[in-house]
Amino acid sequence: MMNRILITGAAGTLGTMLRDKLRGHAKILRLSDVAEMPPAGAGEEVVPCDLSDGDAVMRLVEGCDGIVHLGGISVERSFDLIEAANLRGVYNLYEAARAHGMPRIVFASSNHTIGYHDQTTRLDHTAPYRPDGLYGVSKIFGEAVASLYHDKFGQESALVRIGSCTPRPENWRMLATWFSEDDFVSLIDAVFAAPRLGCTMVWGASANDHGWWDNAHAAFLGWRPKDNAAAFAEEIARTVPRPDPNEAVARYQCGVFTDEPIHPSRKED
Ligand code: NAI
Ligand code: 15L
Repeated sequence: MMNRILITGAAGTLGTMLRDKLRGHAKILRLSDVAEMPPAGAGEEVVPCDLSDGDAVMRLVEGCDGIVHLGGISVERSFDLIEAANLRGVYNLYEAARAHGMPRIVFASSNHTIGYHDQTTRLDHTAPYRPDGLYGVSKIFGEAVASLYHDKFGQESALVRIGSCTPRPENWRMLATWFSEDDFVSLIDAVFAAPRLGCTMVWGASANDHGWWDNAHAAFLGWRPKDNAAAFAEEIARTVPRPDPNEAVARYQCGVFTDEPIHPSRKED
């Protein structure tokens, strides 16, 4: 069993879910966020940290043999906010990992790296980036840092372009983008157990009949998602009005993110 897994962004939606579901997957879960977190339970350490503080991140990573990096701005916001958490924060994390034995990193990237692709397009790992906002651009920066540290130093990472990780699919778009919580957990386990990881992009989606993304290149990890949003298709058809095909939500892979403005300053967040 792994000794200590660090989860950044542990106070957030996915961090809270993984705090629960990864219990027992390592002797210790080190939980970190800039926001308040419930106190440590058995097998947990709670370590508050602002990812934009390089010295603090250096201390945070010491002694960890795996990292699930969720911390950061998770939607479209001003460049000021994104810069601190998603650019400097990722750089700080990779520098700290380099200094502390290069624990494997599961980097929570996003479908918003490719969000402007049309929903009629099927993508594999060679698809060009088409970010739909500064948030998407920041995730591309994170993927690029991971690639650099792999080529230069041998740091291994899984770049998980998460679609929509929710307890159940909630709308028509999620019939393609849904990533079940259990499939995310099994992916993290596979990433930490694989004999070789390299720097591998993985589409973070369940085995959805209506999915857009092909993970064939990552089959060597041995991860097989088990859930399928199609099981909820009837319920969605019954309860959620079908969007007009010309609306962003039905046209682009990122859905409504294309409607977001460029947020000009911190004050407007
Ligand atoms: P969230 O917004 O609920 O959680 C992010 C956490 O990061 C928050 O608790 C926040 O306090 C923390 N954070 C922000 N700035 C920080 C800083 N400077 N230092 C330390 N912590 C900081 O987001 P969620 O939904 O839990 O997503 C987790 C990760 O997965 C994010 O990186 C997000 O971009 C990514 N992701 C999530 C998807 C989803 O379906 N939930 C889809 C695609 C990507
Ligand atoms: C993301 O990257 C966001 O963090 C999450 O809140 C959802 O909006 C998700 O993408 C999505 O596209 O459904």
